[in-house]
Amino acid sequence: MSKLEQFVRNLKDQQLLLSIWFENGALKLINQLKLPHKEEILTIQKVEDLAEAIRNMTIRGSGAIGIAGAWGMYLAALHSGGTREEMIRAARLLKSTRPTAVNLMKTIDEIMDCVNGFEMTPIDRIEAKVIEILERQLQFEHLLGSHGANLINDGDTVLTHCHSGALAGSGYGGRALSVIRKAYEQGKNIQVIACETRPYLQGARITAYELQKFGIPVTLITDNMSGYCMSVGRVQKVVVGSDRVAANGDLANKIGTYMHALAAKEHDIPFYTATSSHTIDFSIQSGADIEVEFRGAEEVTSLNGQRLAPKGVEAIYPSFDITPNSYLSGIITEKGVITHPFSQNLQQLNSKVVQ
Ligand code: RI2
Repeated sequence: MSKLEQFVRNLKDQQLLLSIWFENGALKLINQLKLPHKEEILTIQKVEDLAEAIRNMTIRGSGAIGIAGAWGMYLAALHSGGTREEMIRAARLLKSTRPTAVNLMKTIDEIMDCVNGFEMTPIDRIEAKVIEILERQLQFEHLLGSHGANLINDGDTVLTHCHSGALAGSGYGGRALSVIRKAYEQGKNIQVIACETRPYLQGARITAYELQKFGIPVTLITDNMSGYCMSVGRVQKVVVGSDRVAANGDLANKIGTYMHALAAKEHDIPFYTATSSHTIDFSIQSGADIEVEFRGAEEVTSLNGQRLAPKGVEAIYPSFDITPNSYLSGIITEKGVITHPFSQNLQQLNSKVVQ
């Protein structure tokens, strides 16, 4: 058994909810499009098929697609003997799948940094890098979860949007759900309101599924109910993930996040993003520089393949929106919780070493 397969076996022993792993010479993926009704495991042999799985949301969530990027590069090296040409081709292909989540770009760049200078990179060099990335992500989930849990009080109801959980990350609780899971494990009596997240319904299908598995009480609402729930005192905190955070703290997250942030501000409810330092993109100054992915309009005109709107009606589907930093109470990271002024404090975080 290779070092990598041994590593994956150890991960599985930790009772994690993995979205992607390596077994018997191939990648295994939970098909997130089929959850919660079917726990289907797909086998992927080729980097092209992995790229398609990222593009079509079979695997999704910014942390998870970052991990998938690293695995994809490993797969490319395994089949090509690590030739430079193939590594460059795989990196381009994988990066072209989804434009907003920065973790995908960063993990691929990390692998490219470790192959630079080699015409044929030894596979164990890439294997060691993949292990380093996976270990780091998992450690971050525990750390950011603990920092974030300190913000949650006994008796709180936490509203979350989309799915920022184990299957969107490295298996413990991703970002937002790591905060919730740690608070729950600390013995706090908490509840979660999960927004369904039209049109892909990640909240209804996956957040609700995971919270049920963890035994954490969850109530599902449609996205347009958050203002009501806040106005009647049913929400004490909002915690969401993020696909990219700009140097000034503006964040891109699932479409609808901005709307919840506006309502939270109106009702004086603390609004946090749970993320990691790897999701902060210091190369962009503000949210205006973040590319927002647009997906097929048929996801809006239809539901589960069934047409809702009259034929010929135009629709748009921006997959993310930008929440300006002024709506944020804090950015929860593995190094601690960052508060205003974000530009300054995020720069300081950049040089801080994880404790
Ligand atoms: P973490 C998702 O996007 C949502 O934006 C969600 O909040 C985020 O990724 C979860 O990822 P999609 O991939 O912030 O479902 O937890 O389009 O890494």
